[in-house]
Amino acid sequence: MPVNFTAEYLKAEQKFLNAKTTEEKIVYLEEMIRVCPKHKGAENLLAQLHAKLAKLKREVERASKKNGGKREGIRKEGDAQVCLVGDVNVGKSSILKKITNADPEIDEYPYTTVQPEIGMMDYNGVKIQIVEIPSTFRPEYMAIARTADLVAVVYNGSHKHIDSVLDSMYIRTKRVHINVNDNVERIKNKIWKSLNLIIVYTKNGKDTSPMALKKGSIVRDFTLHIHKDFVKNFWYARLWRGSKEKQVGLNYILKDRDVVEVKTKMK
Ligand SMILES: Nc1nc2c(ncn2[C@@H]2O[C@H](COP(=O)(O)OP(=O)(O)OP(=O)(O)O)[C@@H](O)[C@H]2O)c(=O)[nH]1
Ligand SMILES: [Mg+2]
Repeated sequence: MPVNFTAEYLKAEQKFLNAKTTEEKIVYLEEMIRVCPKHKGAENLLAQLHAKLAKLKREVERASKKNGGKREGIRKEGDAQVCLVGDVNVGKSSILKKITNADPEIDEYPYTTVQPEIGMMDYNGVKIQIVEIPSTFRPEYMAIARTADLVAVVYNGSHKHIDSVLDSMYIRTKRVHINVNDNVERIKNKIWKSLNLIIVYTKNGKDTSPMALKKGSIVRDFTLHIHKDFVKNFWYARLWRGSKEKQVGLNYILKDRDVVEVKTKMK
């Protein structure tokens, strides 16, 4: 069966063919895959595109390992990883210190931060990892921004310049803009909102503890987080939402602030 290419596809392919860097190629190849016809006749082509994409990604990974020496990114900890970026001296470390347990060096001189600084932010009991990267925008630091769950752009006045830096380096991670003069409460709320997470409380007798889940998660996701065997032995869950209490199954969609107690079958 012939594949009828759309103008969109051909445009993406042209950009791919003109791309100079591997990272740029990845961007347009992903675009080609997105707009490629999905019918049976295009299956082979689609498989080839996916294989090519995987190869390019391996190339980038190899290159960044070589350039970055011992540093291969920052191990994710907590429920999400946020990369703090901004123009030099804008106040990134000051914000990191205010919203996390980190104690980074803060100085009036430019390029005070010379390697990634890591801190943990507490949001109603949920832990969010915040990583400030140096404003040298070296590829190994930008790789952290690329793989983080969120990029928090710190700005003072306008964020046009830093946005264009991120665009030029093909950082397509979701962005939130943080004014350096925002207060701690506002900054934390903005970050949390942009992460698209909900907090669900696990109930264990009288104790409850917070768990972060993606918006739209179901009881199955929640149960998997507790223990994978719990899904196999799942009987039902008791759910408290506001003043209501009910019994629900694995496919029930959870909402922020739900309290859930999983009941398993006796063995
Ligand atoms: N007026 C004012 N000064 C600030 C603010 N935040 C930080 N500063 C000052 O700006 C300077 C740089 O602050 P840092 O927090 O080190 O900035 P940075 O972006 O981490 O800097 P580099 O790591 O060098 O890129 C310091 O002298 C801070 O005291 C702010 O909100 N208002
Ligand atoms: Mg700094």
